[in-house]
Amino acid sequence: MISRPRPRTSIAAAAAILTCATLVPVVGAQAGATAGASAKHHKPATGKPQKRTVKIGDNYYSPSKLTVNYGSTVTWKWPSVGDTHDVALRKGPKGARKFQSEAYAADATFRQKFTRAGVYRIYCTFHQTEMRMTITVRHKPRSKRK
Ligand SMILES: [Cu+2]
Repeated sequence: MISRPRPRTSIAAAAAILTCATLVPVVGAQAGATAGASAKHHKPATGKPQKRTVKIGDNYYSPSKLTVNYGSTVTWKWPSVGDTHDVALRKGPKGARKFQSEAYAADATFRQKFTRAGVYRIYCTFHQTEMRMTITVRHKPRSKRK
């Protein structure tokens, strides 16, 4: 029982070493090239924080769907005349702080910076069922992640 497996093991180990020795440099080179290319093509300009504006209407946000880079700032603008509305976070990604603007009827702005990646569901507390919007915040660029 003891003498039998030994030669097999050493042959298998030798075969494995040989296989590794011949394959690793080739695979390594290919993986490196592929990773470089995909980093360039699949994540274009995901870097810089953006500034976006959302118009408040009766009773809607425009646009109602936004996708922004990490660290972007969104500004909601109330028109000169209108019904009373606000901007409140109903559900955000883990760790995101809840926010809610004051209620305004006209001539106001509310600004919010997004420093957690994920989906933010936002609504007007006066028109909860119809006045909603979604903001998707992309992840931090890889070079800046810790
Ligand atoms: Cu409203």
